[in-house]
Amino acid sequence: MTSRLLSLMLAAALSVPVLAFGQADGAKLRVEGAWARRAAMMKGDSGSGSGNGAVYALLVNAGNAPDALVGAASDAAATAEIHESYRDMGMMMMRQVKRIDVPEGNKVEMKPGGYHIMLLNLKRDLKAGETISVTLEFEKAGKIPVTAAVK
Ligand SMILES: [Cu+2]
Repeated sequence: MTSRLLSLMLAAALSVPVLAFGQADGAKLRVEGAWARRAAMMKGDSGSGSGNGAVYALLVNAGNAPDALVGAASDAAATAEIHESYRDMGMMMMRQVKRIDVPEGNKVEMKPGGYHIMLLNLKRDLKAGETISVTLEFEKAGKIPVTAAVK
């Protein structure tokens, strides 16, 4: 059995109590449809080695209090940052943001051209069909582990 498979099983096992807690608590913060891809080279990339990636997902706040994504981590990268993409003079640029607010009763979609989790200095190549583990940290809901499918 590969260590990757073991870590997948571990991630699956870990996600169960989180779901149970969320339902028992009435809470509310869900992460749906997480997926990842290797990042396209962008202006400013150092081009040194390991490369970067991006993770996208739908953040759903079904509760009755505002929450916010405030941090992220992944087993696939040394560093994970919250980023937003924007267009400047016709060029796609991106920058780090401190948080993504998810108002109560609302959804925020992280998607190409918008918000994403930036994976910096990948520890391994992102290959389509594989999965990576990502932990999203919310201001109120705390850390929510998700499995992102690489596309
Ligand atoms: Cu980015």
